[in-house]
Amino acid sequence: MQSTSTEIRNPFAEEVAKGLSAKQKYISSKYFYDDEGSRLFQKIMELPEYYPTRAEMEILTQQPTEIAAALRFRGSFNIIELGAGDGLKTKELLRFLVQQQADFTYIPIDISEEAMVHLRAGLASALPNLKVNPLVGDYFEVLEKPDIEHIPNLFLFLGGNIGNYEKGETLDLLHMLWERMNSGDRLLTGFDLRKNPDLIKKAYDDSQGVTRAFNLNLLHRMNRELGAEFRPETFDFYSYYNPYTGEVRSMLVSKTAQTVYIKELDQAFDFQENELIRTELSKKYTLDEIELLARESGFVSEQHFLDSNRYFTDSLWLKP
Ligand code: AVI
Repeated sequence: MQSTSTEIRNPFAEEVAKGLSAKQKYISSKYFYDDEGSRLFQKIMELPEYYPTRAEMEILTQQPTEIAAALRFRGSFNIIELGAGDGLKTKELLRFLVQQQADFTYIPIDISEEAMVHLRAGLASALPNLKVNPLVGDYFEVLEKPDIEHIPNLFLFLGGNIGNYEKGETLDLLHMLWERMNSGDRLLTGFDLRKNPDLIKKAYDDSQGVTRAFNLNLLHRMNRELGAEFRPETFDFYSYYNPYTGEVRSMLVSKTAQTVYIKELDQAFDFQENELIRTELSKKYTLDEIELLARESGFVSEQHFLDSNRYFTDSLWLKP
């Protein structure tokens, strides 16, 4: 039995209502990252099977000279990082630029105020000469403010987060970014590359079950925040990699036919045995696809910086 809701209070509740009422149920992977989910993601990044973080770290620590040279900015500039988080990987690039006495301001943007306070404090002790101006909020709302416009900007969108968007969303996001950039600004984006399918499959279904817990945390989060009555032990985690499309798709599977009540929505949702809840897309790219994406969104693809295994690229695009 599914009743209809009247008053929906928060965006998470609203999206859950929509996603669990859809013909093919889904919950956006952006809701993975509450405190518990962020803690689990930190653990994922340390897993032996999860290669992307180490690969990108290698790029930023081993190739700062090449990256800095490719920017070709004269005089002062900004480095604006979208979703900076703990800024750990970026720190190596920043360290190099500070040593080179480049004249720049680092502007990390993140939705989490706590993360930005932490990042500022960490950078103040590690790189005391670095100019830092953290901004808290949604990237695009924060970027509406005109005070970052007058000097060239390098935008950073690292970590392979772009792979978590569906194709249409990816184009929308790049378009919004393009609109906020000036001619001559550059964008450095992290893309996970296609590689041996087995390696990719294992990275998204690790032997310690951390990725499983990361996905099941969505059910715990609905219980905590929306007064839902999910019994997470009645759901499985499943993920697969399709090497033809480059897509890793993750989902939860209801082990039994069941009805789950969500108090915040005052609504009950039916699940059939083996019914799926789609959770995440993690898209793997070829270099050709990246170059096509640049063209489709009005950028010029200038250079790819790959790690020694060719697992990952930070690709530099110019807004002409
Ligand atoms: C945040 N994002 C780039 C990660 C990825 O690899 O797609 C999220 C993740 N999902 C499972 N493991 C890691």
